[in-house]
Amino acid sequence: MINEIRDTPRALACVLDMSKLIEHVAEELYGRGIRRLLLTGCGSSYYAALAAVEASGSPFSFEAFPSSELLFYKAKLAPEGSAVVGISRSGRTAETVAALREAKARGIITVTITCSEDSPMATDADSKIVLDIGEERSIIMTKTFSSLSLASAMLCDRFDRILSGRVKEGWKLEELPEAASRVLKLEEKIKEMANAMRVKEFFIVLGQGPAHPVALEGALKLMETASLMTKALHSLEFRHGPMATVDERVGLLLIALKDDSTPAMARLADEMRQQGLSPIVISNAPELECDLELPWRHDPRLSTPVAIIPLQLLSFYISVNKGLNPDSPRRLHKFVGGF
Ligand code: F1P
Repeated sequence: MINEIRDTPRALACVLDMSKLIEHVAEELYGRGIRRLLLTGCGSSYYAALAAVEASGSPFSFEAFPSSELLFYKAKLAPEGSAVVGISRSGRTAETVAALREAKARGIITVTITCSEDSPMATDADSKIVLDIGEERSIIMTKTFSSLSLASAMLCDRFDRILSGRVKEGWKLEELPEAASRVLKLEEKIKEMANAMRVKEFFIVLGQGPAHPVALEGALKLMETASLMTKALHSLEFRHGPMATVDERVGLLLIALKDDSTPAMARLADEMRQQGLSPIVISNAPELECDLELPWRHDPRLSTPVAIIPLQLLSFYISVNKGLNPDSPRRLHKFVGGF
């Protein structure tokens, strides 16, 4: 797991090299009358789908659903002109394979974004984007989450450009590998933070807007890797009930990307401290008193592939501190089969 996390900059550079293929798929979809993308996946791949919708900046042209929701409820309601984009590292996750087949049976165009060329999802789909990043050996998904998020965001962005003619300001994709390398330099500091957090029994992970998928995926990493119970929330939702649950056993993580919500996030962190709580703040906003500074200076909507790295490292080191083996997580496999 740790080697795969450290390989993220290289994997992101490989995905950036695929921009021509991704552009081609976007053009092809538009040419076939598609005007809306429904993204779907399970677990980390679903959160990659959510991250891409956030990155698109057009949440009404792109939507994300867990594959099981699409399969049983949403595919039959898909508006005309929709295509379904299945996201999966393995290309074999049962619900995602079934959701794509269900969509296809209903005459909906399907696209697969995966790392596995010969998987059922890659074989079944009308178009495929196979990420050439090398096999991720870790059961826990790390560099592939960043890569799937980036590839999906690139597809949504390309499609949105054709649809709306809008080109996003400050959209600096090429900065991502270098930013990921800068985050990886924080590994020793994160290791110390993990040591201080090893006594926590439960984590609440907060993030809003583009930080929300990061909070969800970070919370999932803590569950999978360190066998901890977690809850991810839109940050300000914390004040509407969940704050009543917090005591010294609960770790609080606040991911705050610099954007329009920054003043509200600064007030939230202050309010927590006034209440005797000690949130761990991970942020790139100078306005916030932060515990870990995220080296990301560009559009916050693009930050997921790097903003997730501190949470992956934290999960890894908490797991090791607890005497667990992150490469052999309890009950987990690389993908989940039939249901
Ligand atoms: C999806 C997934 C992972 C999760 C677990 C089981 O796999 O749910 O996100 O961590 O290992 O599989 P995939 O569809 O991306 O291959």
